Amino acid sequence: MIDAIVIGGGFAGIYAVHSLKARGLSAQGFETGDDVGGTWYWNRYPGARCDVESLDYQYGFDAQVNEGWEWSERYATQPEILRYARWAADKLDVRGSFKFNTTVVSAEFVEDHWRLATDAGEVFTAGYVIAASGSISAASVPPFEGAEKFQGLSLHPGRWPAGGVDLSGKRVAVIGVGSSGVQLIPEVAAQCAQLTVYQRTPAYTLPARNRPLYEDELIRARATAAQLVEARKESQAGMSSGYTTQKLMETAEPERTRRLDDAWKLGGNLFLTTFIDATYDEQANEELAGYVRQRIAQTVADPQLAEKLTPRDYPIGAKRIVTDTNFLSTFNREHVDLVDVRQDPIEQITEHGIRTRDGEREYDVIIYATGYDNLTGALTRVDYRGVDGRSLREHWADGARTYLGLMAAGFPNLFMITGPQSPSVLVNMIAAIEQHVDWAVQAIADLGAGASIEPRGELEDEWAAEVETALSYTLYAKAKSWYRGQNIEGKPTRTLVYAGGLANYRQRCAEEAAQGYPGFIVR
Ligand code: N01
Repeated sequence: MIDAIVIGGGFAGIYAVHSLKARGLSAQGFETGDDVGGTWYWNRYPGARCDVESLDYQYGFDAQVNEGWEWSERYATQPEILRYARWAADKLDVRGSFKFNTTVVSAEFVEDHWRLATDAGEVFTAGYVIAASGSISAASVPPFEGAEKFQGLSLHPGRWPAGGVDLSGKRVAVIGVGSSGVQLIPEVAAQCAQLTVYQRTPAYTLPARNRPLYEDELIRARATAAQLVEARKESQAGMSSGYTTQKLMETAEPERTRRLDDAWKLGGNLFLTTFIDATYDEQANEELAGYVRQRIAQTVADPQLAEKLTPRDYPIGAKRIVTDTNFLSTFNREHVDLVDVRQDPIEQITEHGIRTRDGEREYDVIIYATGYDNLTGALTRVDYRGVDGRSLREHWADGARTYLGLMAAGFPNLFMITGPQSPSVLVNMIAAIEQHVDWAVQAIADLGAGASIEPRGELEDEWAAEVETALSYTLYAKAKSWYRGQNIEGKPTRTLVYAGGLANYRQRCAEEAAQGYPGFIVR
């Protein structure tokens, strides 16, 4: 029997396999794709890049891993991040521990171990399972009537064909203006003959201001690598850069606008934290939102179009903030237009295009940039069965239930990496991944073979209450978003992210381990 099975070959899976092996434990990884990389393997759409700065979006557990690697841009492209994942996997010598092109379809806890079945019909047993299957990996397309009849090409950014798609001369529709849509729209517009964007909720987008990294930045990053990692560990956002404590409501003009202008020029999503109170105070947030609305009006030439692209009914940052390169100015191009589906709803996908209330438009390609079954989808798509055959889907029928976003009651020895109700997507994912993997692998090493660990059932309710309390200090609940499962029809509304900060959370998890796992039943 294998000590631990790791599901997923992204940054979490690579690090989990490495950590297990480093402790002398046997590990077997499974990955649906034909290589490591996870998110960065699948998201090959044009324009895909990270919105966390490269120098923070890399492993921090051992400075040696990054020795010899050099990022070329402030925000790395998908191909560069994929190269880094492959490079790290080779350096850590974990590639041979993965079975690629293999999907785990079911996992059942039998007596004292897990029994997993793959899509190839093979069965594996292991004492522990680490689900490193991603937070934003289960692609989702709403059930548009008639979608199967469309005779052109249908695409999702998270499953973009490996060889790319030639869009030259094509009439293209993009549905959705989240991070994926906003990134790909300018690139698609640059290639195609005609582009129509179907937007439901306008997004607050901030200019990324991507640029090559300067030699002196790279030298400094190398020289201070250890401090950067420490800073990341102490930070609530898992980032090495600092945060201000300055409040917008206490900053008079012209200083207020000067600071916002500076942050806007600097670019990136840290604009949101220019003033700390904009993250929790509605008035401060509205001021910040007003600044962004003005920028939209300055960038989009047609005032009516600018108005359609302007978010007005939710606080900035309450839905995932989007960073962009030339998104708004793309709408100044002659061959690009916008359908506001709140005014003109999509009624049907037809053989030749999309029919809204106002009529039908024909396309060669429809890109569904409609998002993911975030935070729970990758877990519920595997048929996990815990004690007495109870399924995870059943356990979560009214919304995800976990303790610390790490484990669920009745599912012994199943660790979720950046699972629902953990800080996950609210912080630097690589920092969150490392913290979770370290905790899980430490627990596996502490308990050893033949033991079992699962959370006390009552603590799931307590943790859910803490998650709600942490959210109540923010403005996240003021928007309908995937942070609370609201992007998928029929998915119960439940807060799926812990907004209390990574450093606080790290301490909380560390105390559990140091005190001998009092919140868990250990046998
Ligand atoms: O998905 P989304 P995404 N009719 O859910 C619209 C990360 N990421 O793939 O807002 C019409 O954000 C939906 O509209 P609405 C990042 O964390 C990071 O773009 O629900 N429209 C929305 O506009 C991100 O948040 C990076 O009203 C419909 C869009 O589709 C997460 O992944 C890059 C619709 C979905 O947006 C997911 O981003 C890419 C319908 N029936 C992704 N259903 C970077 O690092 C949905 N929509 C930069």
